[in-house]
Order: sequence, then C-alpha cells, then structure tokens
Amino acid sequence: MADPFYAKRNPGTGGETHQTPSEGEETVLTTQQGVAVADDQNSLKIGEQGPTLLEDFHFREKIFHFDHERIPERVVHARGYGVHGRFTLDRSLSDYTTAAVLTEVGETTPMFVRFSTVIGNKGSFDLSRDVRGFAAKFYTKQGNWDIVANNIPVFFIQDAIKFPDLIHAAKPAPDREFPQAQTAHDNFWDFISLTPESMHMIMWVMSDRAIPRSFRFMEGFGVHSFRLINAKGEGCFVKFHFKPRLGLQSVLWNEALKINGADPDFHRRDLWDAIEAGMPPEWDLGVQLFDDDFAERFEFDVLDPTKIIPEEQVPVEIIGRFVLDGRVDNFFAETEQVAFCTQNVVPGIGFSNDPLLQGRNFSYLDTQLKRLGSPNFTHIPINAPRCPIHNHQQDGHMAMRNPRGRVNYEPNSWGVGPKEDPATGYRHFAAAENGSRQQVRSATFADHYSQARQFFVSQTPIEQKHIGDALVFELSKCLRPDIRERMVAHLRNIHPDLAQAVATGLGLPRLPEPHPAAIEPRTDLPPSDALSIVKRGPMRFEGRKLGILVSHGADAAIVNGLIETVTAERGVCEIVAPHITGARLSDGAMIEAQQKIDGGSSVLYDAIAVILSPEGAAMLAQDKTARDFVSDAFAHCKFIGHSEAATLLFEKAGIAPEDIDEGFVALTGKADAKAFVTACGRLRFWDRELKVDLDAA
Ligand code: HDD
Repeated sequence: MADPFYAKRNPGTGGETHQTPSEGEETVLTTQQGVAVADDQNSLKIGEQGPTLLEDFHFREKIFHFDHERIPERVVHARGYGVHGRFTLDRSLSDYTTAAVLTEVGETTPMFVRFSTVIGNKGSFDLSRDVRGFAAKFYTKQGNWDIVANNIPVFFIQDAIKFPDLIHAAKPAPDREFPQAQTAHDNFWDFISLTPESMHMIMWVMSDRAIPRSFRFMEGFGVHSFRLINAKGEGCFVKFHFKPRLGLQSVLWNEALKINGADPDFHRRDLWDAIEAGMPPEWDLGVQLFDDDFAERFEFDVLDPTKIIPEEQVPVEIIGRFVLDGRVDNFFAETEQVAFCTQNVVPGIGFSNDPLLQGRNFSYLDTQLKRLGSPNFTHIPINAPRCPIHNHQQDGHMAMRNPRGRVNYEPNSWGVGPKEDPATGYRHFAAAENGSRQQVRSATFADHYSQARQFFVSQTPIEQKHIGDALVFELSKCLRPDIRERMVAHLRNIHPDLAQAVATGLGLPRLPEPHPAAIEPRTDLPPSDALSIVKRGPMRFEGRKLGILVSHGADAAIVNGLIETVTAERGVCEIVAPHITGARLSDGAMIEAQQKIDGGSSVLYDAIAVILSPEGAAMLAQDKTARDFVSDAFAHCKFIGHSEAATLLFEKAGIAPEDIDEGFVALTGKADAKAFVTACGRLRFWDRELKVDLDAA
C-alpha cells in the first residue's frame, strides 16, 4: 500500500491508481483521449484478410505508447527496489542543526527508500557480489532531504573525476558486453590494482557485506562527512548511519551463486513478503558528530571518503528510527522514476569539501535530466516535495506546475509572487576557504592501507577466510597473471596472512614484493568489533525463514511445534514437499506446501528442518533435489532440525553419521522445537565451515 498522503496530494498525475478500477467496478476501456473503445482484440482492416489501416487511431496510439515505455536505466544502480516508510525522531539535535527533521522530537517524516545493486543492469540478479545502494528520501516539511547511501561506509575512489573510469572498468567490457553484474574480470581488477586508494573498499567488497542475506539485514552509511549548521550559523561535522533492528546477516558465496539461480529476485521478494506479512523492517538512524578540533586531531582526513571514523572513537548516537512498511503501487511510477540527489538538503544540513561528494553534487541532477527527460522531474509525484513549492520556474517538457497569473519574475511591482526569506531560507555554511587553484590530491589522503588492515583484523577468522576466498575467486577469473600478482603485492601491505592465503589460492610461485606505498602502512590501529557481521549477530531467529521439508506421514506434532515456535519468534516457516499440494501428516491433516521441492532449494532459507516418515525418507533419498536440499544446507553451515527417519536422506546426500555435528538437532516431539529455534538464532554453525570447504586448507 502506498503512502496515502502521496496519492491524495497528487491526484491525476500518476501517483495514485485512479485509472485502475476497484474490484467489482466495471469501467469502459478508453484511449488516452478518453474515447471509449469498441474492439480491443482486432485492428481495423479492409476485409477479413486485408491490410491494417493507419486510420485505426486506437491501434496506433496503443502501439506508439508501448514503443516508448522504456526510459534509460540508471547508469549505475540500475537494479533497484523501492519502498515507502516513515522516520520518527527520538532525540533532538537542536544544538547542532536547524533542520526540523532532526530537531522536532516525535515528528514523523514520510520517506521513500530505494535499495539497489550497483553494476548489474535492471534485469540482473539480486545476489551479485556488489555494493548495495540504500538511498533514502525524507519528505520533510522544509523540503526534500536525500541521504544517497550505500551499505558500505567507504568508497573506491577519493575524487569524483575517477568515477567514470571506475564504473567503466567494473561494468562489462565494451567489446563483448560480459561479464554481467560482477567484478570478477580483468578490467575491474586492472583498474583496482592500479588504484591503491581503493584497497580499503576492496576489503569491504570482498567481505560478506557484499552478499547480504536481505536488504532488511543491512546497515546503511552516508559515507561522507556532511555539515550540520545550527541557529547561530555554527557548523559541526556529521556522518549518517542506518542500523537494522534485525541485526546484520549475509550469505555464503556458494549460496549466493545458487540463490541467483533459484530465485534471482530473492532480495526484492524478501522485502515484499516481510511487509506483506506485517513484519516491516526497521532501522535506527544514527549520527557520528564531531567538530573541527576532532577533524584536526584524527589520524586520517575526515574529507577522505576511503576512510571511516571507528565507532570506538566517535560513537554512533541513535537519534531516531524508520520503518519501511509501504509497498509501491506501481514500480515504474515510484521505484523507477524516483530521483535522488546528494544536493537535496534542507536548512541546517550542508556539505563538506570531500571531493567525491562535491562531484556527486554535480552528477545526480545531471543524470536525472538524461533519465527522466525533463527538468520537470520534480513534478513527478514520487519526487515532489510534500511542502508548499513556489517559484518562477516554468515550462519545459511535461510541465505539470506552472506559475499562475501574469507575474513570473522577481523583483516585480505587482506585489505578488514568492520572495526569498533570509530568516528561514537555506543558508550555506560560511566556511572560510583559501588556497591557489590546482589539480592535486591532498597529502592527507595518502594512506591507503592502514584502515584496510584494520578492517581485516576486526573480522572473525571465518570472515577473514571469506575475504581471502572471495579474492581468490575473483582474481582466478582474471586472465592476466600480472594483474593477479599486482593485487597480491597490495595485499602484502594489508596483512601477511591474507597475502599468503591469496597467493596460495592463486598458485603464485612466490610472493611478490609489497606494492610501493606512499605512506608506510600502520599496524597499530586497533580492531573494531563494529566492523564484523558475525561478532554482532542477532542471536535470535526473528525475521528469518525456516524451510521445513515434509513427506506424507511426517510427524504432525513436530511440524506444528516448529511452526508455532518460529511464528512466536516472529520468524516465518515455509513448507517444502514433494508435491505443491502439500503432504498428509501423521494426524491425517493435509498441510499446504509453499514450495515443491524442485523450486524450494534450501538456499532460500536461514535454517531447515527435515521431518519425514520412514517411507517418505526412502522415497526422497532417491531424489536428487531432496539430496541437494540437505547437502547444500549442510555445506552452508545451516542449523538442521530433523526427525529420526531423515537420517537416511542425510546419508544418501553424502552426510555420513560422523559428520552429524552440533548444528543438527534431533526432533522427537513438539517440545524440542524451542531448543532448535533457539540454536537457529546463531544463524550459522560456523564450526562446520572448516570441515566442508577445501579452501580452508
Ligand atoms: Fe552514486 C546513483 C550511492 C558515488 C553518480 N549512487 C546512486 C545510487 C546510490 C548511490 C545509492 C542509486 C540511487 C537510486 O536508487 O536511484 N554513489 C553512491 C555512494 C557513493 C557514490 C554512496 C560514494 C560515496 N555516484 C558516486 C559518484 C558519482 C555518482 C562519485 C559521480 C561522480 N550515482 C551517480 C549517478 C547515479 C548514482 C550517475 C545513477 C542514477 C542516479 O544517480 O540517479 O548520478
């Protein structure tokens, strides 16, 4: 359901579904001119077998409109998914800013958020190894404020002038147009290995952050230092953070590959389903506030977008929360046409001199003109502010809002028309600037490895292993050995264990010399637990999904016990069965299936239960997809609950009795469900990974 305010506010402009009749209501099909159509099945012809006539205006209009349905997809972040929401402020920042959205406690501000992948095109899949966009638009009463965030707090490059090169290198090569939606190719790693400033970002992108389990379990980061400006005109710096209430979670790479096949829409379906089920995701909005003194003292430049400020040094203060609970009415009207811009700020919020941010401020407005085709894209309901708009801008393609009356200029003698207001209008922060004009990279941006190392040492051993595995996977897809070697030379400046693991994985005959570094990499930055996903696990199954494989005759008490317990935890169960019609349980009742086993791969679930009768187990042991169901769950370190008979299926799936570890929970009755679901709260039984993955050797 879309935000009702949005539909009410913009009648007749595409924001509402007024053209779609409500259920049971009979409406007559019309042309765009409102003329009723008599025949929508056959075009106008001369005789039964004659040629079609140009005179058929309905046919012509219909085809013409269809031919023009597509607009250019976004040059990056083409594949996205948008939802409506609401932000509520819990703590006022009035000492720091005049922005009403950040000072009026209890005030609720409508929002629209678009999640995205970066590299793949609109029709690519959800689980590519990639950064995720997390762009948020706040429709504040002082105008629209956008935080065009990612799920990673740093970026590849320090200066926007390199953005086209970065994206060209990451996207498919121009001659062959592959590989799609992935960075595992020579061009990307060529550019990266020649761009040492990207090394910190590379650690994040090769970590599990780049394969999130759900949009619901991702953090968001505004990346840059922004400015807050208070009533006295004083400024302080701020970094914005979104923290998911359900905790963080990612999938394994092998799982991601399989999810892309089993359900390319995994993330968007997950968000849709959660909202549909009345369990909309929520995030805390946090800020890191710091002043110029801190900026001076801090060991890195706060204007450098390849650096974080560790939360241990400047804590993230939670000031409010947002819930995303409104699905769009129409994907194109809202998700596709929404236009974010880093320059959309409101009084009290400003920019820093981060050169990446400065370049972004130019790019976003420009790209919307290309994509949406008119400077009037702010008239599209999803982009229109929810506060009064008055100015003298007029005309242009698709103008929906033009000045009324004869006055369209200012100053004027007619005494009408909007005028500037020095008291409440937007004022830029009066930062003192000096210096000569030059094309330089600040010397304070020169340390490219120390925080990359800090990120690596902050991870658990399993997460460190995943970073190494990801690098080996990606670089193994590079055909040029010099690129592989050059990357390992960079890794030597980050961590010796990582460099060694990747060199071994790539079969390099010897470790290359460390890449020359502009500044000696530091090894003294302390680990930060906030950087690890596993260390901050939710330890509960809320918002997660259990797949229950059942057969005819499966123990009803166990199945029902699982469903009750998971539901009480605010998790979701899906029944997977040999037939979509479901299975008849031991108590004679039919249980409906949500998935037939062939389409219900275990990669779609956070944990599985296998509840089979002896006959059911004997039958499914013969079935390849059923064997994959359990062997994948085992390989992906999932918790597995099971009835006694299910062990036959395990054995046939290659899970020997000695492989049965603490991640398996035998379920003999309803009472066992609680213990199993509590165990599932750990999300993965990581101890198993070292036994099931050869890369660990
Ligand atoms: Fe960007 C889209 C996030 C650097 C130029 N960017 C875009 C979106 C997100 C980000 C989330 C999708 C918005 C949506 O859903 O419609 N971009 C970032 C972050 C960056 C970043 C967090 C670094 C901190 N971007 C960046 C640079 C440039 C751009 C340096 C250019 C100089 N980004 C664009 C763009 C896009 C875009 C070309 C494509 C579609 C759009 O803007 O609306 O202007």
